[in-house]
Amino acid sequence: MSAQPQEIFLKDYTPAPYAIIETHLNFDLYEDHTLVTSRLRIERQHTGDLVLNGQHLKLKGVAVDQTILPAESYQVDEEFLTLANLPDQCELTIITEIEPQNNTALEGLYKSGGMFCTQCEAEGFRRITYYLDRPDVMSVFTTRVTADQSKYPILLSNGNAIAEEPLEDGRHAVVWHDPHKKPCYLFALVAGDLKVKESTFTTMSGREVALKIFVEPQNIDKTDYAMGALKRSMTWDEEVYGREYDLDIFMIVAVDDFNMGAMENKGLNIFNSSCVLANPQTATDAAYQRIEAIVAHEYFHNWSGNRVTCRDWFQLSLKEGFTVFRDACFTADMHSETVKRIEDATLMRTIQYAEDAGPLAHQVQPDSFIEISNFYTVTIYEKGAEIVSMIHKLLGKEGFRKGSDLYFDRHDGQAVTINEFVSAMEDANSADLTQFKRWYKQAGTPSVAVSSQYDVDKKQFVLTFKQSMPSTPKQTSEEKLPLHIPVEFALLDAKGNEIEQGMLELTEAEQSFVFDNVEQQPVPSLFRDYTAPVKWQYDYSPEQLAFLMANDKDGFNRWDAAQQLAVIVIERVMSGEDATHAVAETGLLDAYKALFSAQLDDAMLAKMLLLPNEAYIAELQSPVDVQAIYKAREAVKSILVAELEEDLLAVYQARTGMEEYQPESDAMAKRSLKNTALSYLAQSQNPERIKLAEEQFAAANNMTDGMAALSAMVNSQYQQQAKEALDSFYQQWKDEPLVVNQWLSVQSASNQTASIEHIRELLEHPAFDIKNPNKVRSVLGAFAGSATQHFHKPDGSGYELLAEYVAKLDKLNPQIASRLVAPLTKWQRYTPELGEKMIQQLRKLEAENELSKDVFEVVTKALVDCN
Ligand code: B3K
Ligand code: ZN
Repeated sequence: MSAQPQEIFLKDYTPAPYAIIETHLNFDLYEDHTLVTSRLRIERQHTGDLVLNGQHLKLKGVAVDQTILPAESYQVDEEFLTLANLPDQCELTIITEIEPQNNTALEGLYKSGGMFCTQCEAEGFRRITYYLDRPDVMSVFTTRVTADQSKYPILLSNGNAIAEEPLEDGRHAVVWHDPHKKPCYLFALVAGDLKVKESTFTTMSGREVALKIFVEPQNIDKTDYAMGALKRSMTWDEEVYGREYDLDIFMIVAVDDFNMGAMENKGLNIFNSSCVLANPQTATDAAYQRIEAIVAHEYFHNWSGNRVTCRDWFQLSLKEGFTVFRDACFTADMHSETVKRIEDATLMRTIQYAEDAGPLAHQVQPDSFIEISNFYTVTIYEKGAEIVSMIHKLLGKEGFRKGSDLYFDRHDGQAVTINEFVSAMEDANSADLTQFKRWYKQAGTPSVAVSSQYDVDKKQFVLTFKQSMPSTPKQTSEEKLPLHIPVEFALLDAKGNEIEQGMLELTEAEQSFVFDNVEQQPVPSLFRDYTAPVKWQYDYSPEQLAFLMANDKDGFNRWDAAQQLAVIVIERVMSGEDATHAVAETGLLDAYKALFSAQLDDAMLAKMLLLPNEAYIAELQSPVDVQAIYKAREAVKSILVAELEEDLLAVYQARTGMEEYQPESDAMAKRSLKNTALSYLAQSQNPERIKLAEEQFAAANNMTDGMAALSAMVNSQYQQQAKEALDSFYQQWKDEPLVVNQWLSVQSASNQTASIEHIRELLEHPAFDIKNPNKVRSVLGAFAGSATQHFHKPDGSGYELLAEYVAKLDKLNPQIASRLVAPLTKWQRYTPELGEKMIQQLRKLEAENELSKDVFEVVTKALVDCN
């Protein structure tokens, strides 16, 4: 960065001076450069000069109504092309030259392997041509692409192909026209030698849509599942939201080098290959589930994001929060509602609460940012989705549907704000969400302390809720006002019957609810189904938690009670109590034993058997003592393994046997329980048990079982077996990049294998490529996220390794670099010795020359509170 990066504020929003009515683009793709000719029909809307965004562009010429402008009549610098005194209506032609082959940031037009592809959200289009690169400028795009016919037989862009022609010198051209106005962040272009999997979908009004998934030839056998997922998504959006697809063709393209999961470009979604390609041999159940969810998410954006888009990037959660909520409901409908809720709550309680508790905490609708790419966060996405979910709970299913219908009808074709979404929900239901909207503007995780009183004589039970919010950057605790918090609850009698159930609505800092005619002291079940994204606390005894674990009708709270009980035990062990004693005395062991005969479905039992993860336990500690958490959790785990070995073995054996792999709910649930049991059994002191993993590894006919067995070995004390298995696995799969990524991450995430030395070896391994974000995530992301005992080594060498790679990556791909720094920013949460080591690395990064805006923002914000 030459100058200090500028902060951009929501309050400074002003509409653009011109509308771009039509956008005509011509791309001439060559190996050493690409020529982009842009012809814009523009019309004045407001006063002011036309200031177009542009970065890393070579400007070749500008013309107005076909007359070439002399260089002195415009201004061009590293970020803008400024044109003064333009007519109110005119045709503006701009020619730029770019170098996609050298674009390692993977933003704008770039090359991935042998193909050209684009990523324009949020601000990548400005790396293609000078434009009003902002989501409220919506235009009708026509795109002509020319390229060498033999290298790039497939040329794609948004909308429908309207013309094709052969050209001289072995080149050819294809013209695409998208009839829907869209902001340029939804623009896409792909050129390559691709194979296509085709199918069709008939919409509810009877239109036939061509569905096409384009992949590199060797991957054509990995497209079936995504195609099925796409059709299920299309049907679901018609049934649940009444939304139909609006073009005659819907395309997905898989690319290997991609900064995130996928992108919802109009009619031409581009996917990270890891989020679309699967067959039973190469993909795990987890990958299948991710593919289904992401295909759905991107498809749902066609309405929540594309037809109705964001006015500015401060409104990002308008499309992302709503769309995550939509894909979560879809997944819940396709599989288990409770399991999906458990997974989402876990993500919130680990990653999102941690973000809220660190220096990068931000509002779901932020007031300012330096680099918008830094705001594609769990707060904007997942907390945003939880807010939508609370609206759903407050208005009910039908009320919510009325609201979404009104929102889509009222704002179709517009770029709007979060406020307009909430207004549609209010107007369709005559509801008042004024106080509720504070959720969008107050950062941080609310705490709710719940207490109760039972009066035997009056037969009265009183629940009292006290809510508060922590201070976050630029917002003190005192200035935050009480939130409107829904609480689904029940009061259970000694037999587990519900004496009362329903929804409470908290609106005040402190509030009591009185229940009469309560014959005996009940056990409250609170925040059922994870009603609200808060940290709540009620002083349950271990007996009460074991009771809820066994009796609560709310599946989510049964699981949550198990988590809370396990946390009590782990915390007792952390403060010095003998683990065997704590496990027995709290009833945890009996409660776990009872699970095996509790008639739970397999997916649910698998979830119930998992101890709270380290990140979740860490969220509850201050300061976080990484070593102590790990040790205590391991101690509790080994007691459970020893005591439950027979039950686990029975569960395991009842579910082994050769069946043909099916990526379907029941079969996945069965595998998930079997492999959870295996992961425990591999920790047994009985050397017979590791053989189960070895046998499963050798016999597996699918990647789910193969990977689970490999992971069980890698995470066990049997490192010789693990090493042999890793070697043979690599030999078998070295030509399948997505499998190699799993091989990298299973070692990088494990406290058994992820020593700094080994991570360095992996970073030097031929399978690693620093330019490929999936590889970076597989090694460094997995290491910093999971291998807690190595990443947080007291000598700081884990932090040093991470920072070294952040600095390297920042020169290549700032978005990936910036994501990788996140673990270091949480320094305040850890014991002072570790915190100090993190700060050292942040300071080193801060001193780097030419830091990107992305890393600059994260590092400077992380260092604000430290002198
Ligand atoms: N909208 C894209 C994310 C773009 C991220 C840009 N840095 C994918 C999604 O949320 O569907
Ligand atoms: Zn999205």
